[in-house]
Amino acid sequence: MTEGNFVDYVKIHASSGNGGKGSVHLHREKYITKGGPDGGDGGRGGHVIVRGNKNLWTLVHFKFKHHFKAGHGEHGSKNRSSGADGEDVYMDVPLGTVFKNSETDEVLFEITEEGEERILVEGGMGGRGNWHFKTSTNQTPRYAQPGVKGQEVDVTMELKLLADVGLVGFPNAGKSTLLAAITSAKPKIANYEFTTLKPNLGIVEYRDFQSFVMADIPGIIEGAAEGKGLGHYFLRHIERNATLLFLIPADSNDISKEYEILLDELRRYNPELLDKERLVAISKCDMLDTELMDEMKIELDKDFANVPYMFISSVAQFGIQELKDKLWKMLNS
Ligand SMILES: Nc1nc2c(ncn2[C@@H]2O[C@H](COP(=O)(O)OP(=O)(O)OP(=O)(O)O)[C@@H](O)[C@H]2O)c(=O)[nH]1
Ligand SMILES: [Mg+2]
Repeated sequence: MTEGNFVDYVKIHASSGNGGKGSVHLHREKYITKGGPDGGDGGRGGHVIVRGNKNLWTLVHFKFKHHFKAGHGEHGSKNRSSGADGEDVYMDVPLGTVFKNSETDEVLFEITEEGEERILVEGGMGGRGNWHFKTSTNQTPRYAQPGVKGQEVDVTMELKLLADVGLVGFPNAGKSTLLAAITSAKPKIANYEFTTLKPNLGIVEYRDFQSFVMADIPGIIEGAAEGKGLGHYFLRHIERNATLLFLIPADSNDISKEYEILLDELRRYNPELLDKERLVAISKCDMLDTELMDEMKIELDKDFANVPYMFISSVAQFGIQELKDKLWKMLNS
């Protein structure tokens, strides 16, 4: 996925089809004088239906198509024949898409499973034909129901990525480099802050053809929860991740402090984020020699008594297999 085509917020307009009219018809046939009412029912108007598709990762396909209109039901006709239902229209969306009414901001529903279907706007019911209205006192009703009109709605769609592992770290911590090292994703990497402007996802191939999904989001800085930097806009993408992988570079001035700041930002954004399993990776450790690493371990063992930590280097491929093993265990425990 390249930077440009990741879209996680779109507005669309959807309208369902009108129900067809019920028919007013009296049966006529040679030699039968009073055939009675035989007007059929109108067909149902088409629905606009939303469907979860696990192969989609962005809402980019709605950028250029944002009007969805289902077909109208056909009118009923003689011989009690019902009109055909209007054609339903399907919208495929990635798992983790939240639907909101654009006017009221009310959450309508969210799609989280493959193949899950929800009706976004319901088609109008078809009207009943006149043969339904025949009574003992009115043998030839000249009345049938009109179809119910379709509805229109303005909808906002927001994507919350459903990755298994979410990367959390300051800008320049090496998040994208790690994603590039363990998945076939090709995120932009550079030695400046906020290189990543939009989330990237990658599939981590694990032993025996198994895999899990990792999300790289823009760096989080102090104050992110209040809207500083880009992080706050993307923090919602780690709300769904099962596990959070904190990345803190080995050359950080104060590794524990950096970790606390990150935790604090998550807490302020949504305290539930702290309920997730966490793992801390000290990145870029190719810059350390073993002596220095041993010294750091003494301190880190104290500071990270309650959360597992490990040393990695994406560049030197150090600790990468152990990292994958550890994540896999956490995800499957
Ligand atoms: N020596 C060394 N440098 C690394 C390693 N991983 C990343 N870097 C360097 O660190 C810098 C930042 O890397 P990125 O992967 O872009 O960092 P990021 O966390 O994605 O940064 P933002 O997208 O800005 O949040 C780049 O110059 C990388 O080459 C590593 O394992 N060792
Ligand atoms: Mg990046």
